[in-house]
Amino acid sequence: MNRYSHNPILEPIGAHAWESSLVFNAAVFAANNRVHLLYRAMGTDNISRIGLASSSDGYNIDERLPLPVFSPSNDMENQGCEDPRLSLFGNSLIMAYTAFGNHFQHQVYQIGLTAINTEDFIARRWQWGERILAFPGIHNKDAVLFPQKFDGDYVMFHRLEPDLCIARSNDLRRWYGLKYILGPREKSWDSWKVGAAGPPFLVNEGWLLIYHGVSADRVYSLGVALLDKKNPEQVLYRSEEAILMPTENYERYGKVPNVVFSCGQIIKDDQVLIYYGAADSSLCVATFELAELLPKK
Ligand code: BMA
Repeated sequence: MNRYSHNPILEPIGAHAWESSLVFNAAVFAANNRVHLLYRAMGTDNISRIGLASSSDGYNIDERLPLPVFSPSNDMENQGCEDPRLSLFGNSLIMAYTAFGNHFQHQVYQIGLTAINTEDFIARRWQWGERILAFPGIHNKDAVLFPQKFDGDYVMFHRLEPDLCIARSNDLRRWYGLKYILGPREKSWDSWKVGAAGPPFLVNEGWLLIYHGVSADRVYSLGVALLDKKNPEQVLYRSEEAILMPTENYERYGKVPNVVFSCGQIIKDDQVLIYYGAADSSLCVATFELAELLPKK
């Protein structure tokens, strides 16, 4: 594993009020020979919005838009749109995110879903579709969609604290089949709670899932699990050790200390580039050999 030597790759811009204090957790979409990052940003009003930056080599940011590309639009997310994750279905890019806002009189983090056409995305026309709540009124976060359907249904991992759970839907609105998939382990780096990082991706051995785990002393690290190709409810393997822990100064000190938190990765020539928020303050990238993430034979 190699952290990029010029981490962080993205830092706040003081002159942009909406992203003047923190830029971190980012969804990833690789297309047109570029890596597009939708990142969570906070500025003077402490409300999360989503910005876009992109890179031709995956490491150096050579495009960054001056305005947010996705902002709170209604009461359900009036405190912020956080932690985006992207999955591609045909020419529709579905974004799952955390909608922080009100449900009736009650303030709650809920799972928001919306979509954008890939042509619009590439042309930087931010015509997002309708915003849907997957589980209205229920405290839930860390939603990722598998990038393919199973028996005609979308399959989502989500997090009902403290466990990573699954649910299915054929229309993104009504979700059923909620089940536990994996939870915290005693005396481990993931002993308090766990949640998906980026969307699972298919390798020869099954679906590889990067996930975050939080320890009893509130350290956020990343680990890996492998799920059965046909039945993603079946966990085939889970790493004993974390694959990335906060050890660098930019991961240890910041808005929330001791955090590495990912919402997406890309695979390039058997290398996995994991993008992650460091200390809820900046955005970083680390490169892994695919073999390092798989169970040892
Ligand atoms: C989670 C989310 C993430 C954040 C993490 C660590 O609950 O709020 O956006 O990176 O906590 O603070």
